[in-house]
Amino acid sequence: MATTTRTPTLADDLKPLHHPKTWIGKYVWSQDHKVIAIQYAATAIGIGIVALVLSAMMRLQLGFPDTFRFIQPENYLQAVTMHGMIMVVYLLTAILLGGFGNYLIPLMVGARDMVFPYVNMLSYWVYLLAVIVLAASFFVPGGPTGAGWTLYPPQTILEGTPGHEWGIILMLLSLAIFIVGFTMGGLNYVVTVLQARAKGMTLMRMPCSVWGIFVASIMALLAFPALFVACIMMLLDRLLGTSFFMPAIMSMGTDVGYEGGSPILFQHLFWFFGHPEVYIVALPAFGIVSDLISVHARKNIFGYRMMVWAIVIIGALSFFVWAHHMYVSGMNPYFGFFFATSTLIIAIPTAIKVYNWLLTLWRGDIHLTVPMLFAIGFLFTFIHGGLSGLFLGNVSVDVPLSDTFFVIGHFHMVMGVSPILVIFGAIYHWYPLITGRMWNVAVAKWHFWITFLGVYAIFLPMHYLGILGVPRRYFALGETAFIPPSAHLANQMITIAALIVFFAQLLFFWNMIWSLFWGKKTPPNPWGAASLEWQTPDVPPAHGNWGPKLPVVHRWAYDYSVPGAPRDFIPQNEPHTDLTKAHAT
Ligand code: HEM
Ligand SMILES: [Cu+2]
Repeated sequence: MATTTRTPTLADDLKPLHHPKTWIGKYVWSQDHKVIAIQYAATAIGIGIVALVLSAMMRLQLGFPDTFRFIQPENYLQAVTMHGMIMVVYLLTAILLGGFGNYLIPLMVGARDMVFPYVNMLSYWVYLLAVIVLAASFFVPGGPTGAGWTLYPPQTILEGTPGHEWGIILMLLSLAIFIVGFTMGGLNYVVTVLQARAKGMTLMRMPCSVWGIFVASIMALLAFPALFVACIMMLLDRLLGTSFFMPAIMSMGTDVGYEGGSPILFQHLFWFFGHPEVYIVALPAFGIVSDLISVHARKNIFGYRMMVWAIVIIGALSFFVWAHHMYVSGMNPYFGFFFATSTLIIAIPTAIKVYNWLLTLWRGDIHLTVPMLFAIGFLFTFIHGGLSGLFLGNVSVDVPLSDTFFVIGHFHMVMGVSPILVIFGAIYHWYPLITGRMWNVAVAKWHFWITFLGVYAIFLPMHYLGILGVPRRYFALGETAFIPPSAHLANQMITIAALIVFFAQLLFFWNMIWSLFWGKKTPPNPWGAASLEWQTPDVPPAHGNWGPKLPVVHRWAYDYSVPGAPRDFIPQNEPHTDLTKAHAT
């Protein structure tokens, strides 16, 4: 026969997908991006709960130092370290890229799955291994490392630091494994966006969520290797006695046998990863919040192109600011000047994003749904965290505030609470798609208000403590002359607020689990969203997402309240009619 045959590809045929026959193949060793997404998210939330419990323990100690004696000074340092590292890497990075990245990218760009489903599956299992290795450090002699999440040598390795026996080895090993796992996932996210988009899905028609996750994945692929080599070199210093980072020093009266390494080199490597890491977490949150605001205000996102370019520019600039974390390392003032300048320049695209979110809300048909509440909550916490960042970006202001609770207040607002609020909003938003059911609205609203008001009660007073000079990573303040009694009162109030927020999360978990079984069944597209993930033939989407035929995209993701259209949204895969002119993208 003369007909040309070609190998079916992911783009047009279901065949190349591996359809599992067994329950285990479907839900355990799954190659379906949606199942992998849930596995990632569940694991991240599981280990995140450990980090949350650690924060409650620290707060009990800080608020009532003479009452709760179940943690000792070294345990406090271990809790600080594990809490910080778990929150940043194992919870936020994993859930935003491994969880939301996996779930949303193929559905939003109109693909059947990730381009390399098998590697995608491996990525999750390697991540799980990293989590297990990390968690194991709670059970080894000496316990987990107490070096602080920044792991600065030389103290990380020296005897005086808790967990210097096994804890630090497991931490470094776990991070290296995490990075291997992430790389497998990250390559998938990038290649899928570049290669597997449905017909008509140009880059400039992708929803902001995909843009945020896409740029963050590229950044992570560039930033994590710096941490990877730093971990390996530190492991060698610890295990084989090399001196990459360890200087020639005496510890407790004895020469520890290292020579000539550079601790500052570690700081550079760490923050070359560490600062972009902030945006690896923030950019997906920026993208997702843009979509939440647009859908629930029934308006197109204001300045879509500007929003996309801001994401790209922020991502690029964030590789040139890392040393603003090192103003107190004794750097040359010109160096500090450069980094202060580049840091403040990032405020420009960031402020543009904030204005555009506000302008999207402006005169919108705002539905105060739970996802919208969380999105608005994010705007508050992010603006507040951003403002204190402007202070810390300047060398002369940062130096006295370094290592105080001002810094703790700042970064919890901007990169702790803000992405967490977006994650909650996003889970509520996509829950009906993932499960086919709706959660309990009243309970969800309680969850929002307690969490939102609670985080202000926790983190706002920390700025005040910091200005008073209260240091971070201190087990107890004791009778310090320059710290007034009001600091102790503030610490008690913060702890009470933290406990309330802690228990309020039970509302969330109860709601998610209860609704899975007893929640009201939802119609396929309950929010009336225009983006592709809500247009699948089955809800929840089946393996392969689109049934026999892939969608064809005719418009951008933001056709809301278009004059003349029969409904207040037009799905991306709906062809043009005379009534609904194409948006100029
Ligand atoms: C209600 C939630 C939370 C509470 C009550 C809380 C509380 C704390 C406390 C008490 C400290 C130690 C301060 C010190 O003595 O230096 C701390 C440190 C830290 N937290 Fe949180 N936190 C919370 C959520 C988060 C989240 C969501 C993140 C994600 C970015 C995060 C990241 C960190 C980091 C990176 C550190 C620094 C660790 C270090 O100094 O090595 N926290 N937190
Ligand atoms: Cu930074």
